[in-house]
Amino acid sequence: MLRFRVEGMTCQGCVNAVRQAVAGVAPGRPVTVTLATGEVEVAEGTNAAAIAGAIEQAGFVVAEQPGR
Ligand SMILES: [Cu+2]
Repeated sequence: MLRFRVEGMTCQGCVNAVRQAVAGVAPGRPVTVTLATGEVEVAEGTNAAAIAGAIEQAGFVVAEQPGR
């Protein structure tokens, strides 16, 4: 799994927004978003930089991401 830590998610609407952002750059890949911890997990084989960019584009802060 690729693990990201995302800041700024406060409700289920934010979780859905992050899920949609990830789906936009990793269509059909399993995504797990944990609101309490800000943890976002995406299947291996996806582009971590593109995912982080999409999440930030959606208005959140990626505090930790793979390869950085
Ligand atoms: Cu929200």
